[in-house]
Amino acid sequence: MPDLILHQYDLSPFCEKLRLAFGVKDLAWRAVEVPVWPPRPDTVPLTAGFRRAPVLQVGADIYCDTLLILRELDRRHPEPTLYPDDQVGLASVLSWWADTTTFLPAATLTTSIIGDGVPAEFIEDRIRFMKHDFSKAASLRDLPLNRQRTAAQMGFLADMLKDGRPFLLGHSLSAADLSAYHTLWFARQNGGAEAEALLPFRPLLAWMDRVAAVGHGRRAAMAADEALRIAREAEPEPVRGVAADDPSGLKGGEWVEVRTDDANDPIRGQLVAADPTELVIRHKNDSVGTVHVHFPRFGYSAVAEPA
Ligand SMILES: N[C@@H](CCC(=O)N[C@@H](CS)C(=O)NCC(=O)O)C(=O)O
Repeated sequence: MPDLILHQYDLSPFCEKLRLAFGVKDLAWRAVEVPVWPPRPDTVPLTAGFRRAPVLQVGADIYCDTLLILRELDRRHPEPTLYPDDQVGLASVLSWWADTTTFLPAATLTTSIIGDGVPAEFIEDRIRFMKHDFSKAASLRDLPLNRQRTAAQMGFLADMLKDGRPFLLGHSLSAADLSAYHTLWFARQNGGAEAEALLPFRPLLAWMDRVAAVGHGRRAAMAADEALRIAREAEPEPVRGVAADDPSGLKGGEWVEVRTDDANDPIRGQLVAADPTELVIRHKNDSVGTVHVHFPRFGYSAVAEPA
């Protein structure tokens, strides 16, 4: 079976979500370290312009966004599932809610504590990329807002858990737990006692401990050039093409731009597959040969490139 290669950095909460997914399934995986801010010359050739972390590589197939990566891990390694009782829809919607509503408030609450230690290059990069200022001064200015926003989200989580269930959807851990956990992990891990004093962690601590206890699976490092070599020497897995009634209205082989809902990544390639779960584009260059880059349908749309 080909290696599961995660292009990731340790500080990243979204990467923590996937490290835990490997733990749930007790998988062996390889970590390729990505710099916390660009340039990322060893990642760019793989992703057709998608800029975020993490990215999962399996041979010459590249999976973008944790929403899709969790689905793909579950497809390849079904047990134990991240979607107990077939709750893919509910777990994915809850994941999206948690990711999008708590990431920035929790991260910025954290930089209001540790912002002095954050490198200027990181701050400048994220201002350019996300139009968001993580400097200590800006984070402190927004602390009253971010504290309330994060606490309100945590209130929903506490409410879901208050009947004594171990996990958000009930008896088993799901993708929703990993998605709701990683931003809070980031705040606690980096903001320490100060973050704990600012946010209502107490009702969530037992649940957070249960999620953390799944661990990170079996991790081993891989050099970035080795991952590029693996992509170059592999063939993308066969795809099922584009259904005639795909909601994009596009056909297999068309050149497309993949637009993301939350950034302006210049993602471009030839559409090779589209189904209710994913969009797949073909991407080629000398470093990686031909790769297939996969995106979730939710949050990503393909449009025909202007001729
Ligand atoms: N929707 C994406 C969000 C990923 C994301 O925002 N990751 C952060 C790191 S935690 C990122 O890519 N930041 C900008 C960067 O590293 O270039 C996912 O679920 O994978």
